Amino acid sequence: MEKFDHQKIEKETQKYWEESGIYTTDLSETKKDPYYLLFEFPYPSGDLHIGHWYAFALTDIFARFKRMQGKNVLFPMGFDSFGLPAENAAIKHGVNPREWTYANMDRMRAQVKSMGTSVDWSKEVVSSDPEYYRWTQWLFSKLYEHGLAERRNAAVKWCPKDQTVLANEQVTDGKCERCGTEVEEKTLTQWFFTITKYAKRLLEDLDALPWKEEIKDAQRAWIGESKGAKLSFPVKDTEVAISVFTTRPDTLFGSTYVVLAPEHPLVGELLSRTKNKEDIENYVSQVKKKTERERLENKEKTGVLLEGIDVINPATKELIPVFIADYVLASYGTGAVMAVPAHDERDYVFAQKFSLPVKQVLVTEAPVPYTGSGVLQDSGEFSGMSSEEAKEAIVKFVEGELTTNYRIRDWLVSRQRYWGCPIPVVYDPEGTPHIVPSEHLPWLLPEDVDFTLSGKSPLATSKELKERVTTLFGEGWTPEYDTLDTFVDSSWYFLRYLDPEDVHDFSDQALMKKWLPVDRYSGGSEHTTMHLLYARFFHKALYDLALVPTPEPFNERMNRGLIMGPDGQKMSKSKGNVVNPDEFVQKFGADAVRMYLAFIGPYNEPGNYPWSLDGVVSMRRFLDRIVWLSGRLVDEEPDAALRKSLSQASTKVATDTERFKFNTAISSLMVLVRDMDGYEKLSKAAYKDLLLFLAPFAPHLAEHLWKTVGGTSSIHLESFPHYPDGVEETEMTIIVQVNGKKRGEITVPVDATQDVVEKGAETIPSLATLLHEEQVIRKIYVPGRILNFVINKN
Ligand code: ANZ
Repeated sequence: MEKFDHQKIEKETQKYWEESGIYTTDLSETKKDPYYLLFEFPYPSGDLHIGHWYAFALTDIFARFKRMQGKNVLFPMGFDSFGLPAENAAIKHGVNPREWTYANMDRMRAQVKSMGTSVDWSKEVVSSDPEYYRWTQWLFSKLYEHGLAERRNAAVKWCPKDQTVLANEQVTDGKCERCGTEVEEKTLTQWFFTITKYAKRLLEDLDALPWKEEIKDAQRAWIGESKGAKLSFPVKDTEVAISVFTTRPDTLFGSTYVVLAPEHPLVGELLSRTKNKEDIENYVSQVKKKTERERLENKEKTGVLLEGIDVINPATKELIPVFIADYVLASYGTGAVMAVPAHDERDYVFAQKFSLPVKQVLVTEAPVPYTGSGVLQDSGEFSGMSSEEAKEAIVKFVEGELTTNYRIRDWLVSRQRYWGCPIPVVYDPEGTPHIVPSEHLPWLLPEDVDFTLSGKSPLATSKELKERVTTLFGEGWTPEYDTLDTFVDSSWYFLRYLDPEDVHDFSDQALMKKWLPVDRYSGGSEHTTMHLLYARFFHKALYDLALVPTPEPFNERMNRGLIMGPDGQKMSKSKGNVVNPDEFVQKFGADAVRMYLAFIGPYNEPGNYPWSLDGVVSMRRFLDRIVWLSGRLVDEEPDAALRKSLSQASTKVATDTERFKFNTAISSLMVLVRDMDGYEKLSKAAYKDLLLFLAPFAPHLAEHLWKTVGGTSSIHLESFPHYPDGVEETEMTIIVQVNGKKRGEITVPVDATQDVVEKGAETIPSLATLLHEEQVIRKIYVPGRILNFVINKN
């Protein structure tokens, strides 16, 4: 009787996989269809936690499944190995960030192998390797040459005590999160990628992507398209005018004051004409301590009147006052708004506080502020017009300009950090930037740096870097001291997987043609906006430079959920609810852990799933049951009933696995095993099919048992069992929809024609009435699956 010694089996099978090289993908092979399955390369934080298992081992199920379906699967892995934690470890414990990072990667590689993943390690990419970042630098230079990388001033939050730049997340209530010191704002010259130039295309090209609407909507919201107009409010007795961006030019006659962002350049210009200079300056310096998020969230509206300044409402010609207030952001639109308190919530609250007039210009019974559209009143010749008509007419009347604004900002890629890709730029004695010529790439990260926060970027403390620049470029030349945001590293790593050792190019053109776009990209929902949007932008930029063959990098994108602690809370060291997978792998085996994670919930939908020990135990029992069945095998073909179970399992496992519904795929395996339990003598052929179904989920055990039933090579090179004609199914179930919504199901003979299916559908009671009253425009029949009635919705 076969015993399930998981430790022994895992050791043997993993060794066999490694030695046989069965997971190495021949990228040039032409007989099979290529399938590029990507998962987000991890940051090498050290130990693998259960979340990593969820990310890698479950995607691995799909990689194995696709191989069994006859695809030539590329399933690579690498490390996103630049980043702050390594530098923090250096500051805190005095360890070398490189050594710390590379030791972590060694540990993680071993752990990833322990999961039984079928990763092709020959394609590995490590973003902190000079051979990799040399090409990050080269791509940066391409973007620079084409005006997509620019240098400008930008405000950063600065902690005067820690002498460091803070990320927005590190500022709370205007104070440094680490030491509580009041944060200051500092202006630094920094590098940007002009992603805003691509805003429109990033938005429009989303439509054709086969992503879930919720993922697309998150990107749409992030890009934030807003159609409106720029209108000009002349400042009385001056030559200047305040330009505002508004989405509601139809309400212009109701604008009773104007608000500037405190950082607006006109504030400085107008300051000498004001009567309350000191108040204004005080307010401006207060605001600098707040982060943008705090400003947007601010509960209480604050602001200061610019005493002595009036502007002219271009429609009414009336003089109205000007305020500065922090609810207006400098970086959006024109940094100035025309306030219409009767029809805008924030303006209304502000007007109440400062006792400003509220002038209603839309006909409505609703209480103030009424923010909808309607028919204009009190708006001169435009009274009586609808909002929609009036918008354009009023813009024309005051000689404004229709514009589209995007909320997305240019991508600030400079980091005042050490452990990142050095920006390949040097400055001549006049301070003009020059790209480091490609013969000097990789532009190496210096080793002789001081991490103790000295107020400047650590690279500025390197003697070697300074000397390097002097030697190569001349006296008076200086290096760029900032490094690149790690999101730049992760914007192209999937291109490098295709040709990780190429020293002449960042990737291979022919292979990119064959393998791009990535077929399916599996990742965390937290990367829906930043990483996914940055990578799309980067790829489009490279596409425009004819460096990549496709306008989009990824075809399908699937977001997964989160594994929570056993208490249902997010896992964290401080809560003491972190699950260490190694312990469970030791005890129950990697396959049981994989299967449990796969069973915990639908992988194709982000959700929060609490880890449960009982769940792992019962998965182990299920696997034990399969081992136990191997003691009953006979050399016989399955009977009709068993053939039917096998056929059903085959269909269900295949369709569910295809859609990342691993949980229900496993349920159907359970049904099959239960059916097999009923046989005292079990057909070996049937059992072999069970093992083939199981192989993607429990790769070690399936491999092992395969050998015991006479398999000569790896089970993972076999095909997924198909039952083309199946066991004669006599009936089929058709889903009936109206306008795409499920309204019922009918069962019809398998050979039923569309006519017969339609007749059947009309017998569904709720449908019968609907179909009579409504006018059916079209009927769409997906044979054997769905009948959809498209009806007129009046
Ligand atoms: C007058 C007005 C009247 C507005 C009204 C709204 C309703 P979205 O849709 O997000 O683009 N706005 C413009 N620039 C701003 C800035 N820099 N900071 C804060 N608010 C700003 O929003 C555009 C609207 O937000 C603009 O339309 C402007 O207020 C405000 F009944 O102009 B509106």
